[in-house]
Amino acid sequence: MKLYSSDRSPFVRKVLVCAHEVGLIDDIERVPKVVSFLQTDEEVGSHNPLGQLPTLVLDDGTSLYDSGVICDYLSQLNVATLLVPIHPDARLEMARRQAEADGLLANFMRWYGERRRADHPLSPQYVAICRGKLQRVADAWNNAAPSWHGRRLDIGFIAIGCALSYADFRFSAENWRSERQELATWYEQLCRRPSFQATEFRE
Ligand SMILES: N[C@@H](CCC(=O)N[C@@H](CS)C(=O)NCC(=O)O)C(=O)O
Repeated sequence: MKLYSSDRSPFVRKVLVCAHEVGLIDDIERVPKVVSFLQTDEEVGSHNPLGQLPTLVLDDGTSLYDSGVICDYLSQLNVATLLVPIHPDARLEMARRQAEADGLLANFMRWYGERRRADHPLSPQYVAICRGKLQRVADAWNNAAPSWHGRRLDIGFIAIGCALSYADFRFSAENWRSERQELATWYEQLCRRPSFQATEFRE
């Protein structure tokens, strides 16, 4: 299978961490691409009408997106690793964590895009809205983190790890760890996993 990817994309990182965890990383050929909301790529667009990374193309030509769908697919290929809980309540709780992480990442994408726009200055109101979302999500995770220790890894936790690592990568000045010791400790342990160590962001 072929993965349209970028070493700077947190959504791609989610997929790569899952691929490592289920033991399928060597089955994935990575095709590096540079895309942004303002810069499309025809080849990616021919497999995914949204033109986004990650897009996975299977050997029979089927394409899969977005990151959550691809992670779900990878976890189905090796059910022994159980990256998606079986119990319906646990599954819903995982899906909610993933939704929070993906939503925070979408917020980061907008924020980063605005920050890089040369044609007009970043409005303080825009920054305040983006920052408010980061703070509320990080607070919620910090409150939940004590109950996360020792839990089996799932796609929701992987998504949260990728969102926090992207905060460090692009928004380190926001200092999300400040007064969020529980979350910081949980994250530090997550980052020790070989799957996270092998998928660090690169410029
Ligand atoms: N919901 C998507 C979001 C993917 C996404 O926003 N990817 C970025 C790269 S990090 C992208 O392709 N941006 C270009 C665009 O949105 O047109 C997912 O989970 O895969």
